Amino acid sequence: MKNTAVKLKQTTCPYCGVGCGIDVNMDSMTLTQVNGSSEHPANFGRLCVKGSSVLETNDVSGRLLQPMIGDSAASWDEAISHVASGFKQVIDEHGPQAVAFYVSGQLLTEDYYVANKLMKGYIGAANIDTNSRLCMSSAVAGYKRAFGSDTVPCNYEDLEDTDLLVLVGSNAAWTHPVLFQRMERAKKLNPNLQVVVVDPRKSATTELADIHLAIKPGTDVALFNGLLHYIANNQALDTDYISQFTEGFDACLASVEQASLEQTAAICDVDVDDLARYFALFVNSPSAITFYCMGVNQSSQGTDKCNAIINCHLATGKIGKVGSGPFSITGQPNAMGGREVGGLANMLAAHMDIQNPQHTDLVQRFWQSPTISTEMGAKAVDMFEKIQNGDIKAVWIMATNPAVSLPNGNSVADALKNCPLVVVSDCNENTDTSAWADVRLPATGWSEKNGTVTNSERRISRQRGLLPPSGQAKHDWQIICEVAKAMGFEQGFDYQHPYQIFDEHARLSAFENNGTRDFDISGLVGLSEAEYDKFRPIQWPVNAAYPQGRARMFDDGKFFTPSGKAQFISVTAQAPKQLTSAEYPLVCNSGRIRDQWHTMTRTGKAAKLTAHISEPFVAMHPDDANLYQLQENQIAKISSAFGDTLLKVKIDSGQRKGELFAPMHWTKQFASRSNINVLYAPAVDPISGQPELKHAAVKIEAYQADFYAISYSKHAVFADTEYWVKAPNSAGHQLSFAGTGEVTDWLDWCQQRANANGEWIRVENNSDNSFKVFCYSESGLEFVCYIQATPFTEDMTWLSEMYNLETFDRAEIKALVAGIPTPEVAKGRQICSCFQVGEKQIIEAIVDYGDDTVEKLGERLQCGTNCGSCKTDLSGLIKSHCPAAVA
Ligand SMILES: Nc1nc2c(c(=O)[nH]1)N[C@H]1C(S)=C(S)[C@@H](COP(=O)(O)OP(=O)(O)OC[C@H]3O[C@@H](n4cnc5c(=O)[nH]c(N)nc54)[C@H](O)[C@@H]3O)O[C@H]1N2
Ligand SMILES: Nc1nc2c(c(=O)[nH]1)N[C@H]1C(S)=C(S)[C@@H](COP(=O)(O)OP(=O)(O)OC[C@H]3O[C@@H](n4cnc5c(=O)[nH]c(N)nc54)[C@H](O)[C@@H]3O)O[C@H]1N2
Ligand code: SF4
Ligand SMILES: [Mo]
Repeated sequence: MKNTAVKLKQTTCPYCGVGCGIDVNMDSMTLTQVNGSSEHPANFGRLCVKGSSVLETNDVSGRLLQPMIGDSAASWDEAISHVASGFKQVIDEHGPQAVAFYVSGQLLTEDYYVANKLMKGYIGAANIDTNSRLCMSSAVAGYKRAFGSDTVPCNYEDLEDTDLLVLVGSNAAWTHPVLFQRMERAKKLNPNLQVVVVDPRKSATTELADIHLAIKPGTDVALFNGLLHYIANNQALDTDYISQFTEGFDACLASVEQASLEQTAAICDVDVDDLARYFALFVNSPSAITFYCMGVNQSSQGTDKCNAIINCHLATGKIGKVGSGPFSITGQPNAMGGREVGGLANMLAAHMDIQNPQHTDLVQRFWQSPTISTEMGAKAVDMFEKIQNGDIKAVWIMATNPAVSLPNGNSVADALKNCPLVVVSDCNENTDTSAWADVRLPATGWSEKNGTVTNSERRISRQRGLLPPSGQAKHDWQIICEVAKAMGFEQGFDYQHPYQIFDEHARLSAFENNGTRDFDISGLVGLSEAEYDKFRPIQWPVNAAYPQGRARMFDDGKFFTPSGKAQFISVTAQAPKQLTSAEYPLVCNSGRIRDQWHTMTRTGKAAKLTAHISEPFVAMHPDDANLYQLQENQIAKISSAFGDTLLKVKIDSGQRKGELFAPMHWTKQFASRSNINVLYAPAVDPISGQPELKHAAVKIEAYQADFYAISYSKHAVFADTEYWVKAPNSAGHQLSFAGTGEVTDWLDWCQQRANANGEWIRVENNSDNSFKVFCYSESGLEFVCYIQATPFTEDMTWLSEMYNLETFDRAEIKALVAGIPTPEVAKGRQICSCFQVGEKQIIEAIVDYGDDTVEKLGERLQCGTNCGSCKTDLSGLIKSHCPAAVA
């Protein structure tokens, strides 16, 4: 009998840098179920809401399925030769510096390796940079200054085996949820474990904090210089460690002489007692981890922030030991792999240095390449400035969406518009970047692509190709190699399978290494295709000394600097570059929300993921809302010297006064005018080139809408008002919109734009100038739209629940006419995405049934019992509706 059993495959999550292993059940050619891999050391069976929803974002809808030249479909041969001859022509006429690649931490290591090889070894320029520049280039620069190498010292187990966890500029509860859950569990198992969160705003992560230091944005250097001063003045220096393993301490200490506790508290604008408690904890805890992310890196002094943190760990010897170290967490699934292959403009392959002649010579000999770039290329922000001013005339963008994610968005769009040749490789058909593409190349996506990724703890895992490519899509490494060959570089790009590229990458890491370079995976040289397929997660280095990988670096006190000693770096606190002024008096911070990934090209497709937060917003302190006369859900115009955007106001007492927070995710594909990166100046860190994406100077004012509306419908509704935001929804489609001017007939307006047939009903209320329009048929509700003159103050998601009812009859029509939800649809905003549990249901359980723990809520409603991503939201609701539970 034919074996039709479900097959089990193991792969890695395509989203964040935690790098969770995913078990996939396959039935014939269909992926039927995903679970966390129980033996993967990153997650031991857990997945967050994004990982557990990966199948919902993996369908073929929206995919680019064939190469496109302009608006016409092309064959691969045509597209490859178009790209190759376009690049060649620019190089012939203007030299290699006139072309650039802008790539991504979402490429696999094998893709990244060949892109870097083509640019640096064959084209002969180093104009290859990546979205990782916006993400962790300051962390790299900080490590390199201190350790002589880009080496993450710690591993995830350290988060569980520590006495003190300090999260700086990280909202891990939403951005690295599986790690955060490991921290929560560690704290439960060891109530002595203390958690300190350093973040200007209250977030889901601050829920776990024993101390939350809501510092003034950009003052982290002052904070850690203050800590170093405190360490020295409280007899907490590890003088043995300092003298044996480090250099530069005296100068560094002298540089923090003025950084008293009181002065530090004043500069950081935090309570001096809270600060003293944190400093004392750091000094007294036998072990401590400082876990840092974008609040540190995305700053015009991001590199200095990193070194200020590292200085404190070196001064106390809290590094290279279990539960101790400065732990930079990477965002993207393969940001680390990109670092390993040297896919940034200032790096060379295998953690070598582009400005080191021995290294360039070594790499060129290894590659046997016709040339090698010996000078740094343009870093991301400079690269787009060079495109804008015409120095770069051809750019190939792979797996990133710079029209949305780079600062100064309006001029990035101009640059792309003016660039003579823009090639975009993406899985998706329409993105804000591909709108400017001359050539679009369809890339395979997760579940199709095959190769390796490295997570935040240096662990290399396999992403496996489970399905054949969709349509005519090709793997990124294949596309790059085909273009390379068509450019005449036959010799270096003749691979048939990614295992061959991985092998070359491993051999390069070993080549003339002799212990001089941290990145050494000589133990993985020579894997056959079968061995590569079976590859199990392992932490580099993997070599003769560490055949099973190495969990913790620097436990031997040996660093990769010329002297072998770690370096203290004296750093001075400086103000951010985008300073507020009378005209732009507010600071605009930015970041992520729980259920969306970056520019939403994948997570924006799943109704399950858009329900938690379905509209872009700007969070502001209640006093600021008063000052600017803004109310909840009103649309505000936020402007800077660079551009403006429209966002809905969210009043949030967890914001500091004078500071706003807005999510980075919304693009033109989902909203008329809500991309916030038009607000940010192209201000960068002078060492790393990382842009300051957390600190724009802005002003805010009410957008004077004449009408606000929300609609849910089975079919997409055409949107043409000044403000609109769309999202997939369990009803089908959600459209929130607002605008100016008078609409004389809302029924007609809706009928023109909604693709709905059936009985139409219009309800008009003259007293408040509100309208309700809906359409239903035998198969239930088809379309509903509520329009009013003022912002909605009530949760309206009950309207979408009307689509999920078994019956649609008189009672439902009555509810829609009256605008009063029936009890069964009044669930409130979705909090738990896995079990679709709403805010109202949860509040009811807390208030009416006295459920005062997350566990009790889980027992009653199931919320929080699957992926656990909503647990901090649940505890936040318990705190606000059952204050006794906190006492
Ligand atoms: N859900 C979700 N998860 C993701 C991603 C996603 O898009 N969605 N993206 C992934 C990627 S690529 C990345 S890089 C990571 C990012 O992960 P995180 O860095 O955790 O996320 P962010 O929300 O960008 O910013 C973190 C925090 O920095 C704070 N901050 C702002 N300014 C300062 C400051 O001056 N000092 C300090 N100390 N803090 C400050 C912000 O208030 C914010 O809460 O997330 C990864 N995980
Ligand atoms: N204001 C503000 N701006 C920010 C940040 C912030 O905190 N605030 N964070 C910054 C950071 S840390 C990051 S990492 C960036 C992220 O910003 P981007 O990299 O621009 O965002 P993504 O949406 O991840 O873009 C990935 C693109 O690649 C496509 N894609 C996915 N997989 C593949 C593949 O395998 N091959 C190919 N060819 N294409 C693929 C997707 O469809 C998508 O279009 O944003 C940065 N911008
Ligand atoms: S924490 Fe979530 S998004 Fe990150 S790798 Fe794990 S499952 Fe994926
Ligand atoms: Mo990132």
